[in-house]
Amino acid sequence: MPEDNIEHINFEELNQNALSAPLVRHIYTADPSAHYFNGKIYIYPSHDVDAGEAFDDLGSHFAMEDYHVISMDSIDSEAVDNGIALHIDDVQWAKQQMWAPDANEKNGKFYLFFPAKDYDGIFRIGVAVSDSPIGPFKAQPNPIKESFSIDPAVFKDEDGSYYMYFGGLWGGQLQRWRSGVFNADQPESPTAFIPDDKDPALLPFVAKMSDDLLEFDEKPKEIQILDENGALLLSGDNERRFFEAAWLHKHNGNYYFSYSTGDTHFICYAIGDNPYGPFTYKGRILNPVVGWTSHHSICQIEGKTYLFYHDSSLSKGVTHLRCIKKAEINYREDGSIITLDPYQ
Ligand code: FUB
Repeated sequence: MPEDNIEHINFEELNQNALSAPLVRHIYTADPSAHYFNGKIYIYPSHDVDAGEAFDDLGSHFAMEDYHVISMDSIDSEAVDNGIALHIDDVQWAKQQMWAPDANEKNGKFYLFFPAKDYDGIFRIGVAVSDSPIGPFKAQPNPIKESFSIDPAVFKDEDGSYYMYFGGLWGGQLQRWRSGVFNADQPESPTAFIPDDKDPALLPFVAKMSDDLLEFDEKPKEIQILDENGALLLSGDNERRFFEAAWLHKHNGNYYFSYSTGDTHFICYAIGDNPYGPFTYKGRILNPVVGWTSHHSICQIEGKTYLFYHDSSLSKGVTHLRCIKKAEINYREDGSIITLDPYQ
């Protein structure tokens, strides 16, 4: 239900039929990365603001400046805003656009991973550290070496290894890195350097993290997403190919790589048998929400699995003013996920 349709939406009716309600209403929030640390739920969202930037296909209107951590004692309890956890003024290397973050915990320390544009206008991924899951976080002076693009998601595997998944098309700049260096040509074009429809789609990246979680431990590798015949998804396969919002979770020993298809607005998933893939496309987790973007995380809490996602219902359809939500997801016996409709 992307924004070309919003003038036809009756928001009262839509909210009544919505799968779930906004978790917080006093600020706009998006891109919720949820984790269960020490028996409590912590959500690391983007903090949407209206900075007066005009809408464009590069996402200039997503001009966020800080992060707030939202916590919940249990899945049905009140969501609490713990205030500013990190502000862009306190990140030496970052100039603008604090987009979708993630966090993780290691040895009692908490790490916030976040993308932002540096002073050359290039998206990089930074790390900030705290003794508390709600911050305040102290940013490293420089972004992660060899980091690029957006939407970091850091998965901890059962053997104690941590992996960062990342990448995003158009304003997320992934297509500008095809040769390994940033291509600054045609700066106003979101689609320059996207492969032709019949060629394989651009792929997201994964890198194992160093022991201190502050750097990559290896050069980032592409993640293959295959169709049912073992071929790479094609660039023109907009309803299935990767666009942004990577996430990785495990279910019954399998690795589920999930992501947004961007301009077709689905949250999809693909399954593999190790953290690097390849992953085989399996289906949709969430149908389109109100608003252009769709972004999610998946978190296991006391034996159940929850999808954290967002839509633009709270702002009555304003693309860059979103609200975070949650809903339970269920698997079939064969491991496939039952697709959720955000509005019944
Ligand atoms: O919130 C800014 C961007 O919008 C995120 O990085 C994308 O995933 C999309 O949700």
